[in-house]
Amino acid sequence: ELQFPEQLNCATELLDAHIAAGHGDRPCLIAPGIRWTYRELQQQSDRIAHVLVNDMGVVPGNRVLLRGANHPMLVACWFAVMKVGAIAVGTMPMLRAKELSTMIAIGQVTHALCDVALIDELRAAQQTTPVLRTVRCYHEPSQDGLEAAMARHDAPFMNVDTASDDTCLLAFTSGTTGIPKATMHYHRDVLAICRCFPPYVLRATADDVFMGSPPLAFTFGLGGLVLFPMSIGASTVLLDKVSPPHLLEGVREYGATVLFTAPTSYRAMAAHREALAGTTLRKCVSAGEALPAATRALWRDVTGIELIDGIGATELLHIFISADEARARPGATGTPVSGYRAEVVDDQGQPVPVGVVGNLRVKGPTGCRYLRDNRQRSYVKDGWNYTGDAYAVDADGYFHYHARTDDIIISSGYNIAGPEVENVLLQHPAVAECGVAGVPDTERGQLVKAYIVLRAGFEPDAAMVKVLQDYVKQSVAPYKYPRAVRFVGALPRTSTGKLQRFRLRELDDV
Ligand code: 3SK
Repeated sequence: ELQFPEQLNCATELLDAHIAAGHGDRPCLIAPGIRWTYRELQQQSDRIAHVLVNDMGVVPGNRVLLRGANHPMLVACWFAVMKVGAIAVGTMPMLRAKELSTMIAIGQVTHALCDVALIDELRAAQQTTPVLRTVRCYHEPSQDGLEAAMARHDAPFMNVDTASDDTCLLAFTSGTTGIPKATMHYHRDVLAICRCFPPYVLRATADDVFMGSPPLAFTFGLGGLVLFPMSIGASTVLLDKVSPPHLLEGVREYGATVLFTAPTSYRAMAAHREALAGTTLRKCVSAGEALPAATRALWRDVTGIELIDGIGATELLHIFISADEARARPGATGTPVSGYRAEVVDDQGQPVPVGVVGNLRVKGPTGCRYLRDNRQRSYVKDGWNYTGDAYAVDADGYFHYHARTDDIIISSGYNIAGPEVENVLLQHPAVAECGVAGVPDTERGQLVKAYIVLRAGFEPDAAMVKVLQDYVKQSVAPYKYPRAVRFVGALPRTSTGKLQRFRLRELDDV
């Protein structure tokens, strides 16, 4: 079990400790035109901390909204919020005023630091609520900007002596219903995740160069691109454009060795075999959604690298089931990460036999604490976190993902996992992307329907429908084949790239 002292500030451990240990000159944050050492990041965050306290009136416990694309300044702001004992509220850059207003209201957000390029939606949100009092913009050249204020404070900042169980982060999750929930995380949680996945699964070193696509507002990105590299004194490259071609270019330009992104992105990058020849990458983490076996095989074929698959949750802060390259098994996410326990249980909470699909429940050093939300009662029962994923465990203790519990399609009495049918379709050369959902059907209750984006050069006609249906029937139990198929131009995804299966049916309305 992980032990933490009663008083603890995660910024002291993850940032200041490196300088105190004499490693201040090591590279820390890299971005186009920027190369900050650990010492430079400390100086920037100390200055911002002074601005927060002296110019903006932030006191410990205040909630400070952070809004910006992945960039060293966003990281400096995050550490400044930790240093002053306030609570960082991460927001995805793509959010609109309405969504920001909801988060401000739920989180009782009083202050904000925002990239000036994204200020319009935040200002519009601020009009709707008296709660958000003070906003400062960075990358804003005027005297009102954060950088001008920072220039007026150059003394080191003495971190607030927070308790290890003081909340330091509110991470929002939209869940399947679209009504956001704020999950609360403590200073010790931030350190706990750095002592689980990184040393036991990732095993990167201080010489590694991290890179990836998830926004820092998504805890997958915060952990993979900031907390994990900094916990071992490594460096990280922050790109604001993270489409697969940008990632490929970034890997080449900066010599990235560790990559964090989602399966769709690996699949798209693998199409550029020539750009990956002789790649500097050595560790590639896939999470955010289930990894199709076909994508694992494709990435291995193109790069020679075995993907490190993982499942995490905003509620648990980061990855809790995974397997390193040597232990990876196609079709399985892995085994519980050291520090966590996981079980598959039936609806009564009883463990199910090997191979039987049930509800995943997890416990460990991090766990779900929703801020003022009754949904806490269904997420945490008897100390177990019920993640909403349907899994089965095999005889060797490997966990196999089946679906979100709400993605199970029941058709003529058969339970069919949409992601399983997607995995099959993705192995067909004509299929670029696909999502499978249940649609109402008078005869069968629900019908399996596939929404498919075809690769260039393939015709979206009746012959193709038949080819794909036959392909599924030949690969898995025929009752799982999609009786309905629709060819579409794009699939609905979250800002973090997750397929929104519950929105697939909206494609039928257009
Ligand atoms: O698997 C996920 O979706 C996830 C969520 C939060 C943090 C980390 C991960 C991998």
